[in-house]
Amino acid sequence: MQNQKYVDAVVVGAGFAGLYMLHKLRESNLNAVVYEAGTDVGGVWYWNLYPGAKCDIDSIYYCYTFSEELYKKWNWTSKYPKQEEILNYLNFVADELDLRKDIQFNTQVLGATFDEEHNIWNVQLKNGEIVKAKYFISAVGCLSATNIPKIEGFDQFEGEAYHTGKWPREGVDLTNKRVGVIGTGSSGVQTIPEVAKVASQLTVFQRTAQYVLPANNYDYTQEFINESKEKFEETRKLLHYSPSGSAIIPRNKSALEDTAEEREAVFEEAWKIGGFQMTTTYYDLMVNEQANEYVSEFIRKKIKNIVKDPVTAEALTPNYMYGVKRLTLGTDYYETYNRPNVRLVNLRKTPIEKISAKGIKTTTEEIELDVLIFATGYDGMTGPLLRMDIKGRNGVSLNEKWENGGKVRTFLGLATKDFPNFFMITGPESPSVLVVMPIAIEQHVDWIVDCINYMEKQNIDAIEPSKDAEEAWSKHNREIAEMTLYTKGDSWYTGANIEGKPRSFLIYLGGFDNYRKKCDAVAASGYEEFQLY
Ligand code: N01
Repeated sequence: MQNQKYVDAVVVGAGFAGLYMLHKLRESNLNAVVYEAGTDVGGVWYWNLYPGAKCDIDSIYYCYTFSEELYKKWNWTSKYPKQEEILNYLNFVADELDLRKDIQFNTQVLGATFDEEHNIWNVQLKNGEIVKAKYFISAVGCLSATNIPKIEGFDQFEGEAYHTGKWPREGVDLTNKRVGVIGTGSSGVQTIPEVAKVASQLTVFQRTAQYVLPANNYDYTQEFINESKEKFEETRKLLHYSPSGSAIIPRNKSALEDTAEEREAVFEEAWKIGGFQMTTTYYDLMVNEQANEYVSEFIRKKIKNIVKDPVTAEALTPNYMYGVKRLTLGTDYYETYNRPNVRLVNLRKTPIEKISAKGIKTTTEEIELDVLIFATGYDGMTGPLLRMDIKGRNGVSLNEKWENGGKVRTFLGLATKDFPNFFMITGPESPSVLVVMPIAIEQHVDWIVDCINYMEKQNIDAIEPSKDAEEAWSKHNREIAEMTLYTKGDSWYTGANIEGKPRSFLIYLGGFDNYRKKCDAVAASGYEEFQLY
């Protein structure tokens, strides 16, 4: 071990999860280091600099709640915060808690190998360094492994090409350029209206139409901010102990109980309010196909009313179930297609054949482009973990154990057998992305740090879940997901967006409140479903 750095814990990533984990580890007097590939803190909010990047959760909820003082010191300016504002917030937190001194930037973690003899992780950094740590903690998030689909001829393209999740820090001047955007998920939906305002011509290459709800963003008043600060404790409780881990509480009514006119009025009101209000209208939109069809049809009609060209409107109208792909919020999204400089190419009718030197060749034409934007998303949930080479007992990698994502087994999405002392913050099979992320993160970090403190006090060298515990948890996850409509869609939710990725739904849907209770019970039992060495 001589000449090699040893720390109690290595944390990968300096986004919301990594920053809070570092703070908590320090509070426990543990010696920790965070490795971060970027040049500064922020995680996804550091990388996603594309025009229009915003959060679609209310800013007063999309933040840390572990410290009342911190919560009250920061002033959000609007309901849905811009990327820049969230990044500023995370910089503020890093400064307030003096976190940077234990973060090594520009440092990518390539992988980690568990040394069974010493119960130590050897963490490999891209710069060649190996760091030893008792605990290896992933704070890499769920949506950080960018996906650029393999399209023939990409290397021949003479224009500029960018992925929304790896946008150049110096920015990109799109003024009067011919721009193409591939992809119409949350990133595409946010960037398309902004690009349309400056590009001479914008061509959107759409494979699957989206359900886009109006964001109806607005600036907060000082009065509202003061009030939200007063309500800190109430908000914290609501977010941490509600079934959805958010402030969105659906009405206790089935869409089937109302008449057509009543439903129309309810949906109309939700559309007017905007944001995710639609998800609160009826409790069964995501569990009953008929209820789902009612809301799907309501939005389909809205699209046809907004978009003037009937062929474009038809192409923009989704024919699958509402919500099985993650819902998106847009600002003038459908309206943007009424602009003379915007054109939609329906890839279902005229697929991309190749990328040429000049642009994109579909089956019917070549569209010349100066800039090509890939809003093509992420290898979600497992991608960020499996892109590291993590080797547990007997040199078996996480990729091998999880069969490239096809057979993920975790206990509570926090840990996985044969990878002792390896913890995942918002890992697969935890509620993660279907809870407000900073809240899901706080719950995970608190649990992990409590577990580590327990181990340190009891002189335990290693902890890992038992095979039975993780098999049961994974089965429970799958069974609950199958009771919903979520598994029916093709998106990063199910892994269907990545060519060759096995299909599975890796978000725990049994309720954040129940999940928290289960985690607490496991801790209270002295980690009964884990093996401790
Ligand atoms: O990615 P996506 P995203 N040819 O996977 C298309 C979070 N987020 O970056 O649907 C042509 O949703 C693909 O088409 P299809 C949020 O959780 C949050 O937009 O697979 N098209 C789809 O249209 C979100 O859900 C915010 O047929 C191809 C698009 O690319 C998640 O990140 C903002 C293609 C990808 O959509 C991911 O969103 C941004 C191909 N070969 C992101 N391959 C907030 O507001 C893919 N596509 C908080």
